[in-house]
Amino acid sequence: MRMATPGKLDRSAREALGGPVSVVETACPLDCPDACSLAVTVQQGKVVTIDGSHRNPVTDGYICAKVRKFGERVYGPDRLLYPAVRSGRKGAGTFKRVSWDEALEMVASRFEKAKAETGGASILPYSYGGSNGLLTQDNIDAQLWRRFGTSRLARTVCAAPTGAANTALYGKMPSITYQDYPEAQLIILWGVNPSASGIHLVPYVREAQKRGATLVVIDPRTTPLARSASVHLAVKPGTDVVVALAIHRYLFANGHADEAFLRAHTHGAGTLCERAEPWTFERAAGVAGVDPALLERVAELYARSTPALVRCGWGLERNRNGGNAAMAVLALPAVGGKFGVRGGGYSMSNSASWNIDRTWIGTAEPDTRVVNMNHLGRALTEYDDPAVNVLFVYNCNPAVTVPDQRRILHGLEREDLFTVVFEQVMTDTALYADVLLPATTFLEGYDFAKGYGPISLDLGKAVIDAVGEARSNADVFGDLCSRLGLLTSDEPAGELDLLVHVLDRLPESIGSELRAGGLPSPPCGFAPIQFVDVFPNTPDQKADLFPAALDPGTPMGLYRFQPDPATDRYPLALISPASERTISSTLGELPRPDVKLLMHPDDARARGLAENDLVRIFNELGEVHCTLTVAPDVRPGTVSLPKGTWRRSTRNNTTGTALVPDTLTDLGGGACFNDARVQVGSLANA
Ligand SMILES: Nc1nc2c(c(=O)[nH]1)N[C@H]1C(S)=C(S)[C@@H](COP(=O)(O)OP(=O)(O)OC[C@H]3O[C@@H](n4cnc5c(=O)[nH]c(N)nc54)[C@H](O)[C@@H]3O)O[C@H]1N2
Ligand SMILES: Nc1nc2c(c(=O)[nH]1)N[C@H]1C(S)=C(S)[C@@H](COP(=O)(O)OP(=O)(O)OC[C@H]3O[C@@H](n4cnc5c(=O)[nH]c(N)nc54)[C@H](O)[C@@H]3O)O[C@H]1N2
Ligand code: SF4
Ligand SMILES: [Mo]
Repeated sequence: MRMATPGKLDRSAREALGGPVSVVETACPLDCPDACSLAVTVQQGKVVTIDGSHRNPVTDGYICAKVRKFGERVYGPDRLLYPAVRSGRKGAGTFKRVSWDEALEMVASRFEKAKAETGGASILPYSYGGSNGLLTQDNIDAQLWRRFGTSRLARTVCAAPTGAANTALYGKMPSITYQDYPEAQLIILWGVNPSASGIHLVPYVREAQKRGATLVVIDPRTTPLARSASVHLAVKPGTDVVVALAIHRYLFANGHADEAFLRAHTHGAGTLCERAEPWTFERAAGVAGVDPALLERVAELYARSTPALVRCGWGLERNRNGGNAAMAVLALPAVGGKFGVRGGGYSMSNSASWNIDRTWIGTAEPDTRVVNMNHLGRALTEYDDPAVNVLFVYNCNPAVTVPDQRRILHGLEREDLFTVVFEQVMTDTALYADVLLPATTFLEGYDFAKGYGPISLDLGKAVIDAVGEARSNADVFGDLCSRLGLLTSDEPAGELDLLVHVLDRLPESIGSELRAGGLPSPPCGFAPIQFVDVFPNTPDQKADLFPAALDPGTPMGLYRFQPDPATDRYPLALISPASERTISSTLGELPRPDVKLLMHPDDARARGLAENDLVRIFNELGEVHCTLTVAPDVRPGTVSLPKGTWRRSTRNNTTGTALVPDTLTDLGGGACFNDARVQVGSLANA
């Protein structure tokens, strides 16, 4: 267990040299399920080290290597320190420093002009999680967009299909938290890699294994946990729906469906059973490219183990069948009768567990155009009713994180597009700004960090002053709203006012606990048992296993499979899961080893490729040049690049998103990152 330490020097040596050292408690709000409690060592107003604290028991005193290095972002060469306006060609990254007043006047007057000439909908606000906290999004920014009447954004780049499935089946009921994993006898990790994407889950899985639990991993890659699993089903990307349906078929056909539970607590089991009927083990295993006997083993294990837990990750949603895959996986504990015991049921995002409804925004959404964020490239280059003339990007780095990179860059190059980027560092998106606004990091401001693995809510505090002239989202959106006459005098227009405003509007017990520096108790408790402590948030508190309204809205109908998009020219499935190097693209600016494409030895041999070869990954959308690593850690026919890399980390200034089509998932309008189909060849022969 690592403890907070004041850097390489011990505390007294450091104090003797440089004055008093303080250790400040705060929280990590980045887009990661764990929401760690942090102990940050500060000396002379500067961050010295960042470590985990014990305030949050799940953090247990340790954090990931990424956030330990966050100081390198705060003080690094890529940090944005002043507002600036473009002084060269779009994308060249040459800027001239201006004052905040000049920058915001310019933005406000462009907003007014766009509204007068082409209507508010010609302004597109573009954001995703950013620091992911409660204060830094959907507050004063939402007031600005709603009151000014800009286009609306469907935030679909992540969790849209899994969220749609969870909403339809269970109304986003709270799910099994990390702390209860050791209670399970069977754990199925389905399309999730906690060793990178939520490291605090790993010790709980290990503890369960120590207590005798069986681990099953369903993932095209041999993840670290897959290595120690009893069964690893290395499915082809995008085939999970039929794998889950084959398990359903087995449960229904062999007397393992819990008829009493289905009658009492669900609707639609009969139709689900019908849709599962065609999916014999042989047929499903054929489609998924796995051994039918292994699939049968998983079904048998599931039928006879209690408590049985299935964690539905986000890896399985990022394809044309992602919504139905999540539906079929989430329906398993209902059909198998796995709810009602500690450690039994399903585990996925717990972000809805606090029932925070943000009524404090105080303004309803206008009826303006909705732009699906996965269609940014199209919106910038094709939409004409009205065209997007002003783009305001914050909390997001779409030049490298959103599908169809080439089209997005093409759009960002438009001379008649006015782009504002509000950022912490000079990202690949920021390079295209006309006006660049510097943002504070979570160490320089306040925010609420909400855990979506464990159910936790914590208050992040400013541990240092803002670096350079950086300002918080609340301050900047408050300032813009004031310039545009959109706020009344009693509404918060800055960070501290907003903090108090939100604390006052949270339930009393939660607000006061946060003010006191504690971790408030969630309404459902820290570790609720599904169907004992919590029930579906559906009108009749029952699970809807066949939400009929979704059936006609889904391309082939619910629980149906859309075939693989591979062609003879582009036969390989390219996936791009989370890696230890970044959080999405955040921290991708730090120097790291080369980005590598992971390929199975059979595929490398067939192409005459070897370890460390320079390769060209390509399809009709674009190409990426990088080095190759050859290992059996990915199934044949699938190749893998890390998500969230920056353009500078490949040889030709593109990232995996250059190969990703902007097609949408079957439910929720989500991104199909893992439907990229490619060919790979030696760069030497190109
Ligand atoms: N270090 C780090 N942590 C992160 C993030 C990060 O970028 N870096 N990102 C955060 C965010 S925004 C999110 S959404 C979560 C995501 O966290 P995860 O749920 O772990 O999602 P992914 O990393 O996309 O993919 C998980 C696994 O799914 C596998 N996979 C890919 N396609 C399929 C498929 O079709 N079926 C199945 N069964 N498996 C498939 C991948 O090989 C991968 O091992 O992590 C969060 N935590
Ligand atoms: N190839 C591929 N790409 C993917 C995925 C994949 O599986 N494969 N997965 C996707 C997933 S899961 C997600 S969630 C998306 C995330 O994609 P993005 O939303 O683009 O997330 P980040 O890349 O982390 O970019 C967030 C940016 O917000 C900035 N920021 C942070 N805090 C603040 C703040 O307080 N104020 C302001 N103004 N800015 C701030 C950060 O500096 C950072 O540059 O990426 C997706 N991209
Ligand atoms: S990114 Fe995740 S693991 Fe790392 S410090 Fe933040 S919450 Fe903890
Ligand atoms: Mo995500």
